[in-house]
Amino acid sequence: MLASIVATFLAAAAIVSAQTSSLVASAPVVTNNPIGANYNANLPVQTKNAVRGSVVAQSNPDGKGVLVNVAIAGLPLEGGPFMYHIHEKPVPTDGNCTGTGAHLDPYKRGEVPACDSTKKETCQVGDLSGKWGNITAQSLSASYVDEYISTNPADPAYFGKLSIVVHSSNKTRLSCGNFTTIQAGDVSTLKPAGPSSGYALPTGASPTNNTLSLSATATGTGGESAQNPTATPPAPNAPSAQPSSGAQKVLAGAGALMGAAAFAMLL
Ligand SMILES: [Cu+2]
Repeated sequence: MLASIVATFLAAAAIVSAQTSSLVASAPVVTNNPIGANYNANLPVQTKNAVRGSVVAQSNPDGKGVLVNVAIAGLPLEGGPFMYHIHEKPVPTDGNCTGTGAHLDPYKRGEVPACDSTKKETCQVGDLSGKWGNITAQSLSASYVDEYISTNPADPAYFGKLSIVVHSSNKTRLSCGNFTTIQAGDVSTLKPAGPSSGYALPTGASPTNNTLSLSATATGTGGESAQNPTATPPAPNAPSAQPSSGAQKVLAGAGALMGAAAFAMLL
């Protein structure tokens, strides 16, 4: 028993020493994304170049991972392959992409070594093109489920208040845009967290937990308040009643259609 523990420890130590010291943790698969949560980041029309597009990202229907629809066009003939990432800060009001800081990297993995797309959990969470491929043409239309980003505002991998940045291969920032909420999602679908998750969930035992403020913030309706610590669905006469799951499915479908329509318009 002791020997096997020692062997395991030595093996782990060997792995750590073989990697760069900055690689401290792999990203966990996110399994409790609020059902129906849906975000969109538009790349604005600019005078400095023709890059435009959108990234629509919504909770995967089973809550595991996020369905991402990328539509980017107008990339220059030179300067590729192009990269795009979720950055750690929103675009400031002056529109300067430099203000978005570095990549979303909640587990402090750092940029080196480069992301290995066959081991996506070891990549920076925000390194979408590292995980899913650089852009090697003047446009990209892509859809995938990224299991390491989150639509849950309490998760360290939450991207809903952050930005998308498109780069040329020399890292010049060609365009950037902020994620905004299309649909808030149903936080009552969040599963109880394990003891190490680090955030409160709607158990009803803790009126001070942040789940309801999360709901109110995400929906922007403000109709529900902290008087309702159990996060039960609102009464039928509540003005801000959340849509039924059927309505959410329609909205999720609408999000995908919007992405497709946006891309069709780009071409
Ligand atoms: Cu970037």
